[in-house]
Amino acid sequence: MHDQYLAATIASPRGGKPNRREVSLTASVSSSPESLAPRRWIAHLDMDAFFASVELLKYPELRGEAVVIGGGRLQQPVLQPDGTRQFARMRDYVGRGVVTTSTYAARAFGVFSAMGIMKAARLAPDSILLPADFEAYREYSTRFKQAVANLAPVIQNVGIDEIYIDLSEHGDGAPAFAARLKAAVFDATGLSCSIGLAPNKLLAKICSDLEKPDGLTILHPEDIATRVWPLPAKKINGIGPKATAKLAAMGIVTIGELAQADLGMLRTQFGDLYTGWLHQAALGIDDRPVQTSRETKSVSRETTFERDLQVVRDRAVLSEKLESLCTRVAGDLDKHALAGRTVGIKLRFEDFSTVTRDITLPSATADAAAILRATRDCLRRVPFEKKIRLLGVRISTLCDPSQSTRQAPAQAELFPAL
Ligand code: DCP
Ligand code: MG
Repeated sequence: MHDQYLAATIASPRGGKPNRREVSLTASVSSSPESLAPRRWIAHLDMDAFFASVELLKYPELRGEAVVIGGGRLQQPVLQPDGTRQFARMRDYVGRGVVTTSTYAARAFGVFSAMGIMKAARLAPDSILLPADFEAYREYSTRFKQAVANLAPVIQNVGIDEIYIDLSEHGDGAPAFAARLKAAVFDATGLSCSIGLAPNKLLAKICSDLEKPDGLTILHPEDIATRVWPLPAKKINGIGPKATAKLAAMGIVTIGELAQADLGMLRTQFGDLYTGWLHQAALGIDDRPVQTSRETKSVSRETTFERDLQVVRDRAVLSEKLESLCTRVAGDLDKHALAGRTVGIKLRFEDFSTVTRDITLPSATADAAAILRATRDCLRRVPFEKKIRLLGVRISTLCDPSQSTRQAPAQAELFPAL
């Protein structure tokens, strides 16, 4: 069974309207040219080899070594009687785990995020394999974000190791201020980061990657043709593997080629909306504001079924859909570095009547299982007399995840198996 429609919504009070992902992609298309607007300076800050660098703080003897952080259960380092630690080596690994990240020394062997560990072990058998320690990564994430927040008020969380910062108010002083932010992050964490400083978020994100590690890349509008156009189109955040393959089939590999591509030809492959966005992105145009977490009021996902579902007969499918929605909401929270306390469900029935129910948890969560438990609690309070057309999950009363608990009360067994 396929969903007809799957919407991701990050709602914000700005403009009042929900800011649907599909809509935000087109936000830049119809607005006035950036050259007429006051000049903006947007920074994208991304920590260097983040998880691996936090591990090096714990194990300084590994500095300079090829180190791989793996997903799944892995052996912890063993403290020897002589006080040294014994680390697991990649060549001894057997299993189906994937690489979460690796140090730059390991990347030199071709070992990158998302690669199978056994495949990576063939490339770098002597490198060291460490288990992930998410608690430590979350702590360092809070620390570096706090260090930036102490100096710059307009920050948008986009993930555990990246933020956007609006530095427009610094004018010509923005590059020097960005260097100060890098120093503040290092002072607070002992970790290096890379910053891209550009007229908008799209370009800033591209730039933060250009001189990693410990980079500070400043891009002026007049540099787009020389510095951005030669890059592969997939460097644009929003051009994923599928679009990259389609573009390649049309002979378009670089951003410059995309900027010059025939719009009619692009439309046949990508439709009007995405084509409009692709074209603007290739020209380096992006008007999206840096949106602080305070402005994001709720995160929601909903799905309309291909056929209306019955609560008893289609219980397994509904259960699976509910779980998937909760996982997606948790993923969105994670991506925006948020947690929430109020979990709600929305149901639209075959006659288009809609009901919502919500529950406020004792503490904020970003955990898919905790969100799922709360949605089941909500569902107990819905009378099921008609077939279901749409199911949605929303989380609100948002806050920083450091105020949340990953652990929710174990009450799943109390709820019906929907
Ligand atoms: N991560 C992950 N799975 C992936 C990619 C990344 O779990 N497929 C985690 C590990 C990274 C962190 O997210 O340390 C940040 O991702 P980045 O893409 O920023 O990668 P790094 O910070 O490790 O390296 P870079 O220096 O290229 O930013
Ligand atoms: Mg990073």
